[in-house]
This record gives sequence, C-alpha cells and structure tokens, in this order.
Amino acid sequence: MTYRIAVIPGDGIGQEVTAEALRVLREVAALDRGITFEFEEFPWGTEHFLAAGEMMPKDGLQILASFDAIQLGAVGDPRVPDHLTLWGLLLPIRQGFGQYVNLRPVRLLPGAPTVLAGRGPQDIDMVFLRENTEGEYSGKGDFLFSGDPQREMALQTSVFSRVGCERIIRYGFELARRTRRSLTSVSKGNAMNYGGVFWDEVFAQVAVQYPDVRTQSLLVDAAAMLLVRDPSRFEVVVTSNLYGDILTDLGAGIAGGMGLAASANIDPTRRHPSLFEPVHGSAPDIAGKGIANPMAAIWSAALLLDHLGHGKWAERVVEAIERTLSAGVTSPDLGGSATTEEVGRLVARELGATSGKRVQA
Ligand code: GGG
Repeated sequence: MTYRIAVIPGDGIGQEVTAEALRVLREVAALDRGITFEFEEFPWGTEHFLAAGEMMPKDGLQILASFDAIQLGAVGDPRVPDHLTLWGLLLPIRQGFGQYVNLRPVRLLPGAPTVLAGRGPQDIDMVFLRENTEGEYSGKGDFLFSGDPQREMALQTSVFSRVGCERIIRYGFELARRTRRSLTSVSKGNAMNYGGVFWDEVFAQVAVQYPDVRTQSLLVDAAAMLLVRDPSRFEVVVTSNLYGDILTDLGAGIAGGMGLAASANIDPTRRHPSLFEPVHGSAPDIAGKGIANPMAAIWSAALLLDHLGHGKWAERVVEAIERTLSAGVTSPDLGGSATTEEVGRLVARELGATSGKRVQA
C-alpha cells in the first residue's frame, strides 16, 4: 500500500524533529514490503507568512485534502504573535478537517525519567482525548471599546454544542470499552455554569449507554492535583479543548517531559486526513542547534502508523524509543548529550534490530 503523507515541518525545531520522524517512517517502509510512503513537504509557517502574508495558501486545506495523513512539526516564531500563527495554520486544519479527537498518550515509557518520587511506568499510563474543534478554542469573541481605558474589554466565547460534546465523549466511551479501561470526564461544572453544566449533562446521558464502563467525573482543578498525587487513577480521560491542552502539558511533566509528548488530531469519519504532531512548540531558544528531542515527533509518527492500520508497527516504533531511552541515548532535555539526529538514527536502528528480517506487519 502506498500512502501519501503531507509534511509540514513548520517553525523552529519543527524542522529538525520532523526529519527524524520521517527517517523512522522510511525505515518502517524499508522493513515492510507492504508499506510505501510518498512524502510531499509544504514550507508553510512563519517564513511563508513573512514572504506571502499568510501562514498557508488560501487553498491549503484543498491541497491537503487528497493526502492520507499529515505529519506536522511545530508552529510559532518570536517574529509573529503566536495567535496569528496558531489561527493561520494549525487550528484551521483541525477545525476545517473535523479532527475532533486530539488523542494524547500520557505514558511513562520504561527508561524515561519522572519527577514523581516512587512512581514508575505502571503508575502513569493514560490516554487523553481532548475535544479539538470548539469549546474554549471556538475563536469567537470581540474587542469592545478599544482605546477607552474605562470601558475596553475582550470577550472570548466558549462553544459547547451537543454534537461537539457528544461525539468526543462517545469516542471516549468506545475507547474505554474496547480497551477495558475506565473513563474520566474532566470539566468545571460548578463555575462554568453553562458550558461546564452542559458537558456534564451530556456525559451522564451518554454514560447510560455504556453501563460496562467505569466512570468518574472530576473538576479540572481536582484533576490537576490528582494527576500529580495519584496518576494511576487515570486511564482514558475525556475533556474540553483548553483543559485538555493544559492537563496534557502537566501529563508531559510527569511522563518524561515535552520531548516525549505525542499527539494525533483525528477525524474519526476518515473523510479528511488526520494530522500527527508532537505536543511541544517550536522552542526558538534551541532551534537550529540540533539538540531537540525528536522522540515526541517519532511517537506521533507511530500514531500515524496506527491510524493507517499498522498498529503492530506503531508498537514497534514505541518499543524502539523505549530501547533508545534504556540505552541512555538521550538529548539534553533528558540529561544526555545526543543530538537530534543521533537519537533519530538509533530509534531507526533499534526498529530494524527488533523487527528482524523484512516483514509484512
Ligand atoms: N507541535 C505543534 C505546535 O507547535 N503546537 C504548539 C501549540 O501551541 N499548540 C496549541 C494547541 O495544541 O492547542
């Protein structure tokens, strides 16, 4: 099978880490006669914006629509306000392609460090499902009375639609049922007296159809505290756009850091390509130095493989990351001195080492 993959390395370290994700995908193709990748790279992001006045062309989504998947690096550059970058590139793709599931594993891999004393991989193993198209990221709002210091204000509207809440919550129940794990809903139904209350109502309504799935509902503040104090109580977690963004950074904090935080932006209907990216940003302070950790980008490529139906290869890529960690070959964020390329090369080599001869996964 030949897969056409659109590649958007983006800004800063996005360039460097994406190169290593592609190296690993090429290695998968070299080891499996049944898989071929055709990569097409798009130089969209800040440089494109500075040259052309837009982060991607107006017909960017049309261009991407014909691909099987998208591999993205990072967005953001100190020369341009971050909200212009995000709303010029990443968020239009998520929303325009109905990628309503932002799946983020929070899993402490063997060999990765954690800041939590006495905790190990058996304690930190969860999947976050962040609603990815509306909520606090609806993009709706206004600036009123600009320039009038007595009255000026900004409005930022959250949108919680029935369709939007129900589909991500149902996705959570289906995943929890399939994997025989519990489902935690995180919201803020006490203070957010419209959107939060509505989310909780929809969660309770959908739960009735899944009596076999154990559930808990937490306020986001309590969830933040419990993630640190008792991470093993979280298995599958479903939450809103902003809470998911914040809690998964906290999750990265307890599971090896941002260099190990991967994500998939999934359109479960498969009408549009899904997008795979490390959770981290463009890290301008270390961009171009060749020391960024490519493991999150490589893990996101594993999620791409899984989405394309190659779950076995996805597992092997994650195992290759684990072995690279256990061998102590890590970038400076994890205390090592390996370069981005050295880490990527070793993950690719480990993949070949465990896969044996050429295989059909
Ligand atoms: N790896 C993609 C990237 O650069 N993300 C940075 C970011 O700020 N993303 C916002 C979000 O996921 O909501």
